[in-house]
Amino acid sequence: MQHFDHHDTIAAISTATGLGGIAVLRISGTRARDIALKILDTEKLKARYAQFCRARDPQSGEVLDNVVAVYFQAPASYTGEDTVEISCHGGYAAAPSILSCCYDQGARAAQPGEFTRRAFINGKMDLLQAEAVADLIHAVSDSGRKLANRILAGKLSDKVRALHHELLDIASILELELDFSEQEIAAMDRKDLQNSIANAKTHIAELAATYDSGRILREGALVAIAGRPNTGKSSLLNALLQEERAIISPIPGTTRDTIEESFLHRGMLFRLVDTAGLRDTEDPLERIGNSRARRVISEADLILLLADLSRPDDLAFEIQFIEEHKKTPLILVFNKYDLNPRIPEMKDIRYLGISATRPQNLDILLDTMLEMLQKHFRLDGESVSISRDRQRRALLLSAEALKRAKEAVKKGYSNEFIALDIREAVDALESITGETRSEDVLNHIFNRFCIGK
Ligand SMILES: Nc1nc2c(ncn2[C@@H]2O[C@H](COP(=O)(O)OP(=O)(O)OP(=O)(O)O)[C@@H](O)[C@H]2O)c(=O)[nH]1
Ligand SMILES: [Mg+2]
Repeated sequence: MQHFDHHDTIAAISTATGLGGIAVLRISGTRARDIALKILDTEKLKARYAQFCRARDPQSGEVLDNVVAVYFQAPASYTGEDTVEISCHGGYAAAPSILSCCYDQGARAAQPGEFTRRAFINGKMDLLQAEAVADLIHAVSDSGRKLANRILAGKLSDKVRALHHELLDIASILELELDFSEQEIAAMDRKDLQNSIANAKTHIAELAATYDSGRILREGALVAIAGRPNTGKSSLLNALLQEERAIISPIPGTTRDTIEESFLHRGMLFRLVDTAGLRDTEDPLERIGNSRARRVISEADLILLLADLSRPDDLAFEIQFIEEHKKTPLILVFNKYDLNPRIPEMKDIRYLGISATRPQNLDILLDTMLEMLQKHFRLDGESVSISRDRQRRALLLSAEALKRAKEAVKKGYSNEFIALDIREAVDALESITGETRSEDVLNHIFNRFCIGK
C-alpha cells in the first residue's frame, strides 16, 4: 500500500521520454515557486506570465538550459496548488538535469498520476473526470477522444449526480416518515414508493448498460472476420489494412491462428480479427484454430460472415451460423464478387457483395460496419457512456441494493430496513464520482497514469 504525503512538493517531467523539440517539467506544492526560483536565474515569477530565463544548477552554477517558466498560483492551477511549469529543450539530457536540481532543492519525485490525484483531492475534478484525463491521454481514435472530452466536461458526472438526487429524494421521504408519527404525516403510498425505487433502478441499469458503447468508443470495436475456409477472410483483412499481413492461399485451412490488427475508419477504431476457416476437421492444428475462431466470434461486437460467391449454391452453413449468432450484429459478406456478381436474395439480414482482391465495395462495407455498430450500441456523437469496469460494477451494486429495497417495500418491511438498502445504493453511486473514496481505489486508478500527469 502506497502512502502519499500530500504536503510534499512534487516534481516530474510531464512529456514523454525521447527526442523532441521541447520537454515540460512540472513542480507542484507549497514550495514549488521557491524551488523554481533557486534554479531559474530570474527574480520574478509572476503568476500566469511566461518568463524566459536560464536554468542553472544552484550548487555548481552551471547553466543547464534556456527555458520558459510559467507560475500558476494556487488555487488557479491544474493541481489546485502552487505550480511551476518549465519548458526546456527535449531529448534525454536537458529536462532530467533540471529535474535532478529540483530534487536537490527538496522536491520529491511525483508518483504516476499524482498531479491529477492532487487535482482530485483539491476538488478540481471528480473521479470520473480524473479517469477521463487518463482516457484522453490513451485515446487512439477520435471517438475515444470525444468521449473522454465529454466526460471531462462533466457530462457523465451530471448523469450520476442526477441518479444520486433521485435516490436521496427516496431516502429523505423514508426518513421523514421515520421522524414523524403516522398522525403527523401521511406516509407515501407503498405502491408509489415501490415505483420510485423501480424507476431509479431502471435509470441506473440503463447507465450501466452503456458500458459496451463506452468500451467500443475507447478501445475500438472487436470485429471478427469469420466463415468457411477459403472464403477470403485473410484477403479481406489484408485489403482493409492495405498490407500483406496474413498468409493467403487457395488451400483451404491456411489460417490457424487469430490475427488481430487495428484499423481506423471515420474516427472509429476497429479491432479486426482474421480467424481460421470454420469446418469439421481431423487436423489437430486446424481444430485448435477453429476453437480460437469460435472464442473470438463469441466475444465480437460485430461479425463479418464471409461467404464465397464462386460457390454460391449451398448457404446451409451460413444460415445455421446466422441463426446461432442472433445476439451479435452481423453482416453477411459475399466475397469474390468479381467472379460472380449474382448475390443471393436474403431475408432479415444485412448483406452485400464485395471483392477483397479486386477490391470492390470495401468502402460500402466499412460504412455498413460503422452504421451497424452505431445503431446496435447507440454510439451517437453526443452520447455519454461509462467507460470503465469500476463504474459499471458500482452501478450494478447500486441497482442490486435497490432491488432489495423494492422487495423490502413489497414485503411490508419497516422504513429503517428499506433505508439501509437505499443507503447502500447511494454509497455505491458516491464511490463512482469519488465523494466517498478509499485509498485502495485511488491507488488503483492513479497507478495506471503516466508519471508527470
Ligand atoms: N477472385 C477472387 N479471389 C479471391 C477473393 N478473395 C480471396 N480470393 C482468393 O481466395 C483464396 C483464399 O483466400 P484467403 O484469403 O486465403 O481465404 P481464407 O478465408 O482466409 O481461407 P482460410 O484461411 O483457409 O480459412 C485465395 O486464392 C485468394 O486469392 C476475391 O475477392 N476474388
Ligand atoms: Mg485465412
